[in-house]
Amino acid sequence: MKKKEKKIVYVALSADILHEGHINILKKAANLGEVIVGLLTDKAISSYKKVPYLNYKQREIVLKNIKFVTKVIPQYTLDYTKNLKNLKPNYVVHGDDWKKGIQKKIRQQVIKTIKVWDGKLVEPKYTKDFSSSNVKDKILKVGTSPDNRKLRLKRLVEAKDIVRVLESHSALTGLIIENLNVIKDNKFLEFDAMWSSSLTDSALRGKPDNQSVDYSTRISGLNEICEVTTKPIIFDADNGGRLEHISFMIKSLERIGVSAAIFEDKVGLKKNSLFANQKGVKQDSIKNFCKKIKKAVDSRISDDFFVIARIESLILGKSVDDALKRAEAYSAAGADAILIHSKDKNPDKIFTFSKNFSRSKYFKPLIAVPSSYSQTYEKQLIKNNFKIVIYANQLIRASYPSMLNTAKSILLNGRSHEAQKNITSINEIINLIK
Ligand code: SPV
Ligand code: MG
Repeated sequence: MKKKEKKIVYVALSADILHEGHINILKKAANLGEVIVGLLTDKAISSYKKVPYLNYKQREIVLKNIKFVTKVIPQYTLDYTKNLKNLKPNYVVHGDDWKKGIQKKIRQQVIKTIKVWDGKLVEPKYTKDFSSSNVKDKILKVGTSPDNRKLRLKRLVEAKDIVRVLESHSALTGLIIENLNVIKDNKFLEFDAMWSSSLTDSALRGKPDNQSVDYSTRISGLNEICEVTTKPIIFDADNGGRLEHISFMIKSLERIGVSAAIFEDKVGLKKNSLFANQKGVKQDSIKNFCKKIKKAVDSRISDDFFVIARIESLILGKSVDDALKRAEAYSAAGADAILIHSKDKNPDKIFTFSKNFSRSKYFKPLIAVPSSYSQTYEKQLIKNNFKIVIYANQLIRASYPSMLNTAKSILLNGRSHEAQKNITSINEIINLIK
């Protein structure tokens, strides 16, 4: 007698925090036939929700060892079509929660695709109390350890097309970055990390951006941000100060859970790079700056801490070739990523730089700070090989005119009533912090 062929059952999963709900789905799927799990890659997951805690390999090992699962294959997009067309499964199984929300369109596409070979969609009831997003929200409420936070940047760089970073100069701005997200074109959008800026840390304290605010003061401000957030932090280390002090700074940063420090290749009294007049500002020699990078790399406790070199050649009117020469040397000295800074109104030069640097054997992930070339879209940066975008000062620039206008309005009107319409209500501010 001919052996009856087993049916193929396809289940797409992220399986980051595995719980009873997943087992329920897999068990039901196994009752229908041989279960092939399409495991979403980190990239596929980050297109619609947060980057998973566990990477693809770790999640794959867990799933392969579940008795209901026959095989695990990668699913590279949220869309199932490619895997479904290859496998032509008899069944697709998914919890019924995807009938609404961001996955609704994906579901419709699945139904359309499997109809061609008469495949069936089976949708067990979604186990409400056990969504992994719920579990993650609970973890967020508990907070995070410095080590967990520190490791996150590397995971994001590996998983995302571009890591989106916004300046945070206070715990309150940290909370905005932590909690804000929007859905646009079926995509989940949020800031991935915080930028601890020397400019905005100084402005907040009414001081110029010339290292008048010392590292200890800035790091103690960071502590307050760390208390109420979990996202990674990139620290603006200016030029790192004296070589002999660098290892202490790196250790202090790592201890509180900072993920990266960016060192700029300038020497002497510091001036902010966006100042039109850079007279008197000097760039460091390649040799000397490489020593600093090497010192930082050798001082770190964890390899996951990023030491980033920031090149100021374009700021100081030097050529793209000069920047390229430096990028290769800094990369060879151990820099994990390169920030190519510019205060031009357009990104032409940094794109020429990235095109050439991408061909180099010393290529490392690139960072852009689009403050002056603010018309540039993230998608252009991605196309030009940038991996991290830092919005370096927008939150403090947003708050200043608002505070100034409110103060002015009170003076001009002899009361606060007129200012009310442009400011947060008392109720809102009371409820802002839970
Ligand atoms: C900062 O934000 O402090 C920076 C970036 O270093 S820039 O202001 O462009 O120099
Ligand atoms: Mg700075």
